Amino acid sequence: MSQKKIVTIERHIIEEERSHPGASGDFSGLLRDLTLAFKVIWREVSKAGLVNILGFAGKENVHGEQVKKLDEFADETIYRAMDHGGHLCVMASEENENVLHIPEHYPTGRYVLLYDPLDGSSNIDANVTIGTIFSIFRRVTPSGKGSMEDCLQPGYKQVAAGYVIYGSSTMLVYTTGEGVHGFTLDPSIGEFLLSHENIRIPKRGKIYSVNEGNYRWWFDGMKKYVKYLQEEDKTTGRPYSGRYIGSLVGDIHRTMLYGGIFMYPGDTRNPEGKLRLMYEGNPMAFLVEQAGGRASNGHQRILDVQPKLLHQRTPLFIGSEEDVKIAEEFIQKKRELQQSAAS
Ligand code: AHM
Ligand code: MG
Repeated sequence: MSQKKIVTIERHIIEEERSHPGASGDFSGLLRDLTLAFKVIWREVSKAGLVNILGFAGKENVHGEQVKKLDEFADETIYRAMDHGGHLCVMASEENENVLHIPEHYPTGRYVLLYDPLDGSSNIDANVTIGTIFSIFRRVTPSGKGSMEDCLQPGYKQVAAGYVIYGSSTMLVYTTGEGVHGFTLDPSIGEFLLSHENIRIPKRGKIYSVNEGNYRWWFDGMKKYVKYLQEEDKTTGRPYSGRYIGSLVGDIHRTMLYGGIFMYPGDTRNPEGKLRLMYEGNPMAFLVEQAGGRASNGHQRILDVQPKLLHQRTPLFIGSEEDVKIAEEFIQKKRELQQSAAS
């Protein structure tokens, strides 16, 4: 019998928790509730094109009522799956300006959840990969209702992070600080099964991923770095190939598996870039570092950034360790193009 073990995500989480003496099971309960929310979101995402014909599950629209947008649906689904379990003291979502409190009549718990319910949702109509991203912290306030203070923690304090990618198959990729593991949803049984154990990012890749339409607004270091990637140099495998989905989860997932670099830099129009530190930068940085990669804002490790605002943006350079290091050197102007290549 040489076949692999069949392990559901729930079993995996319980086993991980068992390896920590004194663990209460609280955390595995939290992840179990989250997984349920992801399955509900997947069910709707997988028939996105049918919404105008059939309506959402449980929501009539045959009589012409307004159909809820998928990102709003995903946002509410996560909140409703997580508000009553007693694991969380507060939540925050990319879709909501303020923190989301636990209703008074439910107990509060030790953890804090931040999430981007449906990232890359502008891709939905074209049937392109989208995803859900989450980040979990321990609370810092002592008890009762959680607050903004619980949410505004630097990324290195995350206890777990992950994403769900709704792609050609649906996968949940997560870390609790002990490596990165991927689970593929078997729709016929409704379970996420361990398919990618201990994902490791290659030290160096051959792919760069960035929205090059923004070239004219890029700072000089960024322009030079991309030119460098396009130069020919057999020893470093250049020129790199360009790949850009425009859906962070898809672009990061590919980077995790194949290596290379994903970038959303700051530029003259938006010096802080586009992506959000709390919902996109931090969870992706935790995952990528756990897989042996690197994540930076060009000047500082993403996970060390002390957030000031819930919806703060950050430039992002993330992926294979060596690629991100070279990108940082260009951004910090410690490295220039070779004379011959610059011309
Ligand atoms: P969203 O949160 O509004 O969906 O925006 C985030 C998305 C990311 O998934 C993706 O990496 C980026 O925006 C793409 O932006 P652009 O279209 O500017 O290249
Ligand atoms: Mg987003």
